[in-house]
Order: sequence, then structure tokens, then C-alpha cells
Amino acid sequence: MPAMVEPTGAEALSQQLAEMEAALRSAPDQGALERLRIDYLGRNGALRRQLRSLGAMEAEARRSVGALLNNAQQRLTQALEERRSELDAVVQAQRLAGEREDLSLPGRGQGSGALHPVTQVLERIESLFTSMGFRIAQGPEIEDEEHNFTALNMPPDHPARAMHDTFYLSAKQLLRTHTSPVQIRVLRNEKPPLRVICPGRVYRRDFDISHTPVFHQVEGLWVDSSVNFMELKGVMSDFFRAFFAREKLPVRFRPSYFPFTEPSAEIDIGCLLCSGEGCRSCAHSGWLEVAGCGMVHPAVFGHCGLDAEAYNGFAFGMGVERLSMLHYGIGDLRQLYENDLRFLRQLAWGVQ
Ligand code: 2NL
Repeated sequence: MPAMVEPTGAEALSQQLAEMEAALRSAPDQGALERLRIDYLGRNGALRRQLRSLGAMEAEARRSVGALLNNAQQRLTQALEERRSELDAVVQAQRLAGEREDLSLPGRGQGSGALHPVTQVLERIESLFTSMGFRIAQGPEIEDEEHNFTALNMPPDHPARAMHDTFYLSAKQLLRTHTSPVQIRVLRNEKPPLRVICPGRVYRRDFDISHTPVFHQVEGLWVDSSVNFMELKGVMSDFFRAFFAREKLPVRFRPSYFPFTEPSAEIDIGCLLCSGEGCRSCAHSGWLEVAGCGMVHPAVFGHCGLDAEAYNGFAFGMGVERLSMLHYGIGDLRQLYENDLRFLRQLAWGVQ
């Protein structure tokens, strides 16, 4: 700051005022500017002190120095205000620069949803049977004993009813334990030849490491005047080889029993992990059970008002969760219904 104690003359004073104006105009920041304001233009600042010293001057000098100081006060005030708004603008610009959105950052993306693995497998099963001429039939999940049991050759005292662990809603209503009642409705309402599959949710009072009270089934039915077991074997073998995408997948039909088919069989495929060598996945048998099937029992035709002498057919049923586990290589059923997104994403974008 230029010292201004004893001006040695108008010229020196002008020189000092010019230096003060220059100092104001180049103040580096708001703090420095405020200090200069106090020093130059404040109550005890340089300018006030000069004005106070006017009284001791000769009239002539007082007039010219007074005019000089008046003019200087205006110029310094103007310089102060101009510099202040410049520095305000700088501070404002710095603040805005700090707040600015970075438009070049990559977006978070929308992320696509995906169908649940069980839904994807259901659709895969539906598409394979549709390509073999089957039509999709649907029906109610709330059923009665007649459609769920009696028409399927399971009279009221039949032991297989107890095995189904049925959820009863009332004396008359129950949750279907399989999708067979849909096929009963088709047999009653339509005339053969018929080729349908019935995918859907089914319910059983069973909940442990390998069972859930709600699960999915696909049942199928082919009825005509002369359908035989050879055709059953052909359709099911073709289906499982296509489903698991293995042309030479071994498929075997092991005699079994269901009240609604005769003869009946369990369908096994060669173990997907060990190719028949025997491993933990197939309980060292080399085979995996994947479905049940058989020729429709004549009593079922009778319950549906169809002449068992004129028609025959085959039927089958499979569990969708079980096929999903084999398809995706899942070892624990819970992974299919706990809906852990990390797991679902891995499946949805993985094998298919
Ligand atoms: C299995 C076995 C099967 C059927 C379901 C059926 C339906 C009618 C008539 C005759 Cl209307 N049969 N369905 C037949 C054999 C086996 O399912 O293990 N399901 C998971």
C-alpha cells in the first residue's frame, strides 16, 4: 500500500491515487479487496485522512487538492465496485464448476428384465410339444374330487388319494394336485382325435428339501382310434432328446403303476453328468427319472363318456421344477423359488 502521510504536492498525490486505483483493480481475491477498501476508503482510511488534512491548507491548495480527492474518491469507489463484481463472478463460476453434472459419464442403463427360469423351461416344453402337433389346454386350479380323483379311476377310498396330500378348501373344493383334471375336461368336452398338453400350477401339502406346496406340471394326452405304446415311446424320446439337446440321449421306459394308465411306465434318461457311469447326481444308477406315462386306462374313458372300445391313447406327466434343475444344473430346489436376484440373473442370461 502506498504511504500517504505527507503529500509532497498534487503530482505526488495523483501518482499515489493512481497506484491505489491499480491496487484495487488487481486485488487477487475478495479478502484482499476488502482489506484495501478499509485501508483506502474506510472511516480511518487514507482518503479520509487526506480530507481531514485539507483544513490546514491554504484556500488555493485546499480547492485543488479537495477537487482531486473528490474525484479520486469516485474513481476508487468505482474501481472497488468493478473489481468486487469481477471477483464475485469468479467465485460464482468456481462454485458452478464444482456443482456441474458430468454429462460425459456413462449412464446407469435401464437393465432388462427376464422371465423366471421355470417360466423359460415351461415355454421351452410348450414349444417342443406344439411343434409335434399338441395344443395347449388350461383349466381351473380350484377343482372338485370328481375331476381331480374319481374320473381318473381313483374312487373315494383309493389309497392313491392319500398319497396326493391334498389341500381341501371345503368339503367340495380342493386345490388340484395335478393337471389331469384339465385333460378330463378336454376328454368330456371335445371329440378325438385329440393332442393336448396341460401346463400349470399344482398344489400338495408337502414341504421339505425337495418338495414345495406349489409347483408346476406339464401333462399330455394323445387320444385317437389306434394310438399305441410305440408312439408313446417315440414322442417322449424325441421330446427329451430335443429338450436336453442331445441327439443320442438314452431314454428308457421302466414298468410302473398309476391308477389312470395301464400299462404304466416311469421314464428315465441317461444321467446328464456321468453319461451312465454312475455319479452322485444319479445315485450311482446312471439314470435320472424325468416323467411318468402310460396308455389311458379304459375306466378313464368311461368316466368321460367315451367308448373305450373305439378309442385309446397315451398320457404322460412331468414336473417342471425337476426338469429346470436338470436343465440348468441346479442342485437345490430352493434356488428356484427364493428369488435371489444374483442367482436369477445368472440363470436368465446363462444357458437357454
Ligand atoms: C408323473 C406321472 C402321469 C398321467 C400323468 C393322465 C391323465 C389322464 C389320463 C391318464 Cl386324463 N393319465 N396323466 C398319466 C401318467 C403319468 O404323471 O410322474 N407326473 C409328474
